[in-house]
Amino acid sequence: PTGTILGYPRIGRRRELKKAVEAFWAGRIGADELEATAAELRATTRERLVGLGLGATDSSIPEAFSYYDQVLDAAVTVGAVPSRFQRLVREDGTLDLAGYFTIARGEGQDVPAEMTKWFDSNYHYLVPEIGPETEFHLASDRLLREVAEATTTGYRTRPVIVGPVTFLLLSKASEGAPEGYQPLDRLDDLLPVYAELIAGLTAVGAEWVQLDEPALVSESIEVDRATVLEATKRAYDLLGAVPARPQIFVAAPYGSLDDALPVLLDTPVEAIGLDLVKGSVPELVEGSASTHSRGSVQTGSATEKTLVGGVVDGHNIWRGDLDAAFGKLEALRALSPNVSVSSSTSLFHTPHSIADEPKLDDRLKSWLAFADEKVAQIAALATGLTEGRDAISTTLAEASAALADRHDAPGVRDGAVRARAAALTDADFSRGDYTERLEAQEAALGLPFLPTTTIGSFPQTGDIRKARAANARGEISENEYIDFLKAEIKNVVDLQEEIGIDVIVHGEPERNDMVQYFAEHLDGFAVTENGWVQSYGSRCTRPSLLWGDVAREAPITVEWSAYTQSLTPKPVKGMLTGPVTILAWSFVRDDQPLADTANQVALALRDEIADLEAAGIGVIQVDEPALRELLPLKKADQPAYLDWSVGSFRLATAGVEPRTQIHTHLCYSEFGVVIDAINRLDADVTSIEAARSKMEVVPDIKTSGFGRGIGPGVYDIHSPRVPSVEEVTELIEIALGSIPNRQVWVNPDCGLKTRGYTETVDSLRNVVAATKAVRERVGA
Ligand code: THG
Ligand code: ZN
Repeated sequence: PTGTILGYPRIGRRRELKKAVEAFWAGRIGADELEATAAELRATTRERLVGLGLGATDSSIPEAFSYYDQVLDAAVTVGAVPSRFQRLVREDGTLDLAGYFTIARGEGQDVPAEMTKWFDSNYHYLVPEIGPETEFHLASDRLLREVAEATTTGYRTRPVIVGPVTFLLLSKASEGAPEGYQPLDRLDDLLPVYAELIAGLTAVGAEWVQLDEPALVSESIEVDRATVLEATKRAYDLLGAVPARPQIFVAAPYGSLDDALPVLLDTPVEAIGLDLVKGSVPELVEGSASTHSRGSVQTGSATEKTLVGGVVDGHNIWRGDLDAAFGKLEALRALSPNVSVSSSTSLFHTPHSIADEPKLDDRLKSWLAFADEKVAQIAALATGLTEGRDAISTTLAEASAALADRHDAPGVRDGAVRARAAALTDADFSRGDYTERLEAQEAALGLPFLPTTTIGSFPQTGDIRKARAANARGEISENEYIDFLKAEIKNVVDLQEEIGIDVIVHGEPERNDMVQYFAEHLDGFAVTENGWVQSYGSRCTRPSLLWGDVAREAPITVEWSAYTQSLTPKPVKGMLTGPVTILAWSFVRDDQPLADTANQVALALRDEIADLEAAGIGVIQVDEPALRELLPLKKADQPAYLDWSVGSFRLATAGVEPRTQIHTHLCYSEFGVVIDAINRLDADVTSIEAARSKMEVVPDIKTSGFGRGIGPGVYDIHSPRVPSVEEVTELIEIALGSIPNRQVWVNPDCGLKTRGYTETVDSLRNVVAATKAVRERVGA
C-alpha cells in the first residue's frame, strides 16, 4: 500500500467498547454480546478508513483491535499466562474472554499483571511475566479470526501484533525466575510460535503482517544494546525464512531506529516503518554504515525494502506542516524507490474525529487533525507519492495556510505572558536554605513526629459524578452545585478529624480530572466533549488542547481551600497539578519548545500559590505524577528534559515564604531513574508510591542522601484491600530504619479517587493507629 496507519482508536467514537466491556464485567451482558459489539466496531472502522481514502483490499487497513491491551494480547497469543492464572487456561490451551480480563484485573488473592507506561505516552500496558516455566505455544486464533472476518466482508487487512523482540523486552522475569534471568533469553523458544502465527495468517488470506518493535528505538531498556541488536537480527532472519508467509512490515514508532536500522535492512523483512516525526530521514553514507553516526545507512542497502515514512504525528492532534511531511517522503526516496506514507505511531493516542466536537471554536478546529483527519492527510500524501506533488498542491497549500493562520491568531502569542517569561532570573527558581525553611515550617504548623496526610483526592462517589453532570446540563443551578460540594468537603474534613489525620485535604470533589480541571480555568487551553483517548483497559481521559499562551485570569482553587481551612484548626493542604503533568496529560502546542510552555504554566501556578498563601494556606502540594512519563527515550535528550521539567516546578513553587510547606507527589515506583530530579525539585515533602514493592525504594532514598521530608506510601490504593495495623506498622518501621525520623511522613500510595468509602475509612483508621503505635514506641 502507498498510504497506511499503524493503528486506529479502538475505544469507539462514543466509547462503545468501554461501555460494553464494563457491562460484561458487571454481568449485564454476556460474552456473545460483547463480541458482537467488538465485531461491529471493527466493521465500522474498516468502512470508515476506506471512506477516508485507505485501500480496502491492498493491506493498508491495520487489523489492530484489542479488548484491553495489545501487549496482553500478544502474551495470550503465545501462551504466556502467569502461573497464578494457569487455572483459567482451558484444556485446549486457550483462554476465554473472562479469563483474559482476569489477568488484567486480578481475582481474590491473585494480583493482576503489573501495569506500566507505554513508551513516552499516557497509555499503560500490562507487563508479561516470563520465566523458565513459561511454555510458549500458539494459544489464540483471535487475530486469525479477525483477518478472516475482514476477508468475508470484502476487505484484505493487515494484522498487527507486538513483535517478538519488543514483547520480551517489555516483559519482566516471573517471580520464581533465577537471579539474572532475562525474558529475552527465551527468544529462541518464542520465535517458532510467531512463525506458526504468521504462517497461519497467510492461510487466512493476509498478504502483509505488521510487527510492532518500538522497544528498538528506546534507550531506557535494561538489556544491553548489542544483545538487543543480535536478537533483532536473529528474530527477523528466522521469521523471514518462514515458507508461505505474509510480507513482513516491522514498525518502529516513538523514535529513530538508529543502529537497529542497518540490522533490519540486513534481514529478509519487506518493509520498515520509520518515525519521521520524532526521528529524521536517515543519512546515506558510502561504505559500511556501522562506522558512521547513528541513523545513517549504507548507499544501496535499502533499495530492496519498502520504507514506510511515519510523517503524520500519531501522538498529537495538530494538522501540522503537510508540505514538510511530503518533503520528508521525497527525501526518503533517495534511500529506496519504494516509499509509503504512514502515521508516526498508532493513531490510538488521538481521539476519533473533530467532527464530534461541535462546540469547539471553528478557527481552532481548522488547525487540528484527530485520527480521522490524519487518515485523510495520509491518503492525500499517498496520492502525492503516486501522482506527484502537483496532484496534491491544493491540499498542501491549505494545510500551510492553516499553519500560518495559527501562527498569527490572537491568544497564540500574548505579549504580557512572553514579557514576564523573558524577565525571569535565576532567583525566580530558587527558594533559599532548607534548614531555615524547616524551622519556620515546624514553628508555623506544629505537626507531631510522623505527620499523617493523604494524597489529596477522596472517593469520587456516584453522587458527586451525578451532581457534576446535572450541573453541566443546567439541571441544578451553580449555587446548588456549590452548596453540594461544600457539604461534601465538610464531610471529608469531619471524617479526617475524627480519624486523626494531621494535614487535612478537601478531597477534590469539584474536579473531574486533575489536569482537565485546571485546563478549564486557564487561558490558552480548550477542552473537548468526546475527545476520549484510552489510558488503560477501559479507562479513558480527554486530554485538553494546549494551543496558546497560558495565563490565569482569576484564582482557581483558593475559595475551596480557604473554605476548607475555615472548617478546621488543623493545617489544610492546598492541591495543585504541576506544570509537567499538565503538559504530559494534554495535547501540547508543537510550535515552541516544551520548556517555554512549561514555564508559562508554572507562572500561572505561581500566582495561584501566592494567592493560596495569602489566604492562610500553609501547606501546598503540587503534584507531578507524570515527571517520569515525559522522560525522553534517548539518553542524550534526558539531561535537558530534566533541567526544564525540574525548573518549571521550581518556578511554580519558589515564590513562597520559608514558612509555607511545599509538597509534591509522584506515582509509579521507578525512582532510581529520577531520584536526582526529585531531589532537585526542592519540595519540602515528597510522597511516593512504595507499598506494593514493600518499601523497596527506601534504600534508593537513603543512598541518594535525600534530605527533606518523604512519605513513602504505606498502603496500595489500587485495590480495595484494607491493610492491617501490623502491616502498616512494619512499613513505617522499614522507612524509619533507613531514613532519619524527622524526615518521615505517613500517607497512602496515591489519591483515593477511585476507591470506595468503606475501605478508605477502614484503611485510614489503621494507618493512624499504626502511626500512633510507632510514635509511642519511638518516643519511649
Ligand atoms: N488524569 C489524566 N491522566 C492520567 C491520570 C489522571 N494518566 C495516568 C493515571 N491518572 C491513570 N490513568 C487513568 C485514566 C483514566 C481514569 C483513571 C486513571 C478514569 N477515567 C474515567 C473512565 O474512563 O471512566 C473517566 C473520567 C472522567 O469522567 O473524566 O477513571 O488522573 N488526565
Ligand atoms: Zn499517585
